[in-house]
Amino acid sequence: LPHTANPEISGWVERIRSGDARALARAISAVEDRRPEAQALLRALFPHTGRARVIGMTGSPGAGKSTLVDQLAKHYRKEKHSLGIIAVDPTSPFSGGAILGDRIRMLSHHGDSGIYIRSMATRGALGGLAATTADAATVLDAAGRDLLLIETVGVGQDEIDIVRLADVTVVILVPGMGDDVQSIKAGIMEIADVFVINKSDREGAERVEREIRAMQSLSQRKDEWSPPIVKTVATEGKGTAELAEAIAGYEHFVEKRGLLKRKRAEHWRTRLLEMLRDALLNRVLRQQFGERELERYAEEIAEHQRDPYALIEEVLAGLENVKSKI
Ligand SMILES: Nc1nc2c(ncn2[C@@H]2O[C@H](COP(=O)(O)OP(=O)(O)OP(=O)(O)O)[C@@H](O)[C@H]2O)c(=O)[nH]1
Ligand SMILES: [Mg+2]
Repeated sequence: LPHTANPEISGWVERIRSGDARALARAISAVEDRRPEAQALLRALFPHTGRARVIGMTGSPGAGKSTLVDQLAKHYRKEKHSLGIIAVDPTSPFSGGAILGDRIRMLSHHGDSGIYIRSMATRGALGGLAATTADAATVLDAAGRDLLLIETVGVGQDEIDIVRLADVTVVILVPGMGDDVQSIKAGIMEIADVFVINKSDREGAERVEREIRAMQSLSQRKDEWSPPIVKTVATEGKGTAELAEAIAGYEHFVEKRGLLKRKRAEHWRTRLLEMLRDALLNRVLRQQFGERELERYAEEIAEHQRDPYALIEEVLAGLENVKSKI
């Protein structure tokens, strides 16, 4: 039977598309927990996706990302957009619970069904936070949310991967706090389509701006886009309209230059590799060994009782056997 013939899945898809918030929440949970039904659901949702604009917002802890997302959300709601907001917490679900509570408290739109807010803190047993976030965005896209805002702390590769999946990436810097441009991870600086200097009510905003400009003068982007710098005071809503304008400016540039197709293809190249890695890893972990064996193998290899290269060959051979049986 084709997946669409599964009445449970198609009913679920219908409810998600009609705006049922509970069906939506259940779908994102299924995706987040990597439950078996998530795969069929995502397949059934995919034909309904591709319309949402995805805006990634990243920056150091406490830079004001949530406050800014909150202001942007207000701005876009006035323009009658329907929003999905995903706040990604890279800390472990065990240590980060309280912090996550703080992170989303900033978002003050309870009761507005035009804004769906979700925080995601759990990663799969072995990484995959970027894939999970992208799948959650797929669900929201299919649900008809035309603007997705993704907030993530710009600390690690996982988080860089998350914003890389966005159509537009906003990098938020702040004056002071030793948060100089030089100390920001190079990877984060390179992915900025728009720079925000938030907390511009504080001293040092000009200096941060000069530093960004100096860095920009050293290298040109392949697409020749020169990322604008927007100063904001998120707590007062200052600069929000300018930020929305800068975001739209980049989207316009991408469209005018005909870069959208390439950008989307690059996105899917990254995402396919991620999906493939996930699927293969899951299959190996399910069919050949679990986490306990992984620990044991690691110990044996560390003590030179086992050859890691031979082990991988065995694993691959096992996979080929599975394939030939199908
Ligand atoms: N002075 C000043 N304070 C701000 C500004 N924007 C945010 N803040 C404050 O900075 C603190 C952190 O703001 P958040 O929006 O939670 O920052 P965040 O980047 O989302 O924080 P994490 O998600 O924990 O990394 C809060 O106390 C805000 O009120 C601003 O423009 N000026
Ligand atoms: Mg936050």
